Amino acid sequence: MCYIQAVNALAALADPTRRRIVELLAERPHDVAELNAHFPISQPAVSRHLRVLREHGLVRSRPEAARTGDGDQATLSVLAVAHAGKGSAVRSGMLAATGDLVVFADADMATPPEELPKLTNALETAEVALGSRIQPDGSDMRATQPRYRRFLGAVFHTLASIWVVGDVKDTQCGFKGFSHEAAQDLFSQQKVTSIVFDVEIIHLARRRGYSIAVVPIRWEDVRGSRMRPGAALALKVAWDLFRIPLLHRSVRKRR
Ligand SMILES: Nc1nc2c(ncn2[C@@H]2O[C@H](COP(=O)(O)OP(=O)(O)O)[C@@H](O)[C@H]2O)c(=O)[nH]1
Ligand SMILES: [Mg+2]
Repeated sequence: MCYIQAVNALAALADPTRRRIVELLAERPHDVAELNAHFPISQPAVSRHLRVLREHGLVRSRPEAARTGDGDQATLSVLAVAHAGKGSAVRSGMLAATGDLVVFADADMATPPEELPKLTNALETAEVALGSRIQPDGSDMRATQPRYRRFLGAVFHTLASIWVVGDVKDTQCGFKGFSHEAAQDLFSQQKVTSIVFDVEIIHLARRRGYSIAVVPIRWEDVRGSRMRPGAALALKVAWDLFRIPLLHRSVRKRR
């Protein structure tokens, strides 16, 4: 898939209904009526989503289904993994990816997919490219987040930078890219499955001596965050931050 196709395909998948349709079609082919039963929208609306997915090459109709009726199937891999946190889900995807370059992005498309070439360009010279919501002029795209989220982010960043990652200003941007080798090496050593996994990956990348590019990207807060700030999450985050350097005491630089 070339850049433009990949960018457009990601943009098409920003819609949660379309993502669900692709998931269903990855399980097995469905016709429109079967798909429609899963959604509270009209059948023509489902057909329109299907058309968009077909146009972007994410789904194809099966000509051989002509005899048994209509049927579409997904053309991209959808991994079903046990529900065990964002870190666990991203790890599964990164280790399964076969491309020369491997990128992950938040499903709410808080980073517009058009930003993808910035990461892939950076990966022509660096082995790891970290999307960053902080711009070269110092302005911070996270300003669109609610005030309490910015406060929690600042506390998190202070702890993470002192203890784990050093001078990386935005560890949590959900838009990062890796060479195939770096992705396999880093994600196979990842142990943290919570939202702190980004910090662990950066920690490992530095310890292993990968070249790291920080890539300023556009970003916009998308409401509907599933993060539930509270005592339980704070404890979990603090514990994960604390244990990252201990978990990887014996990690050595690559030769
Ligand atoms: N598979 C999976 N993805 C998750 C999980 N938690 C978060 N995500 C992903 O992480 C992204 C960021 O989460 P979000 O709730 O938007 O958090 P926020 O943007 O930091 O407030 C989402 O778009 C999801 O793609 C999880 O438990 N499992
Ligand atoms: Mg989000």
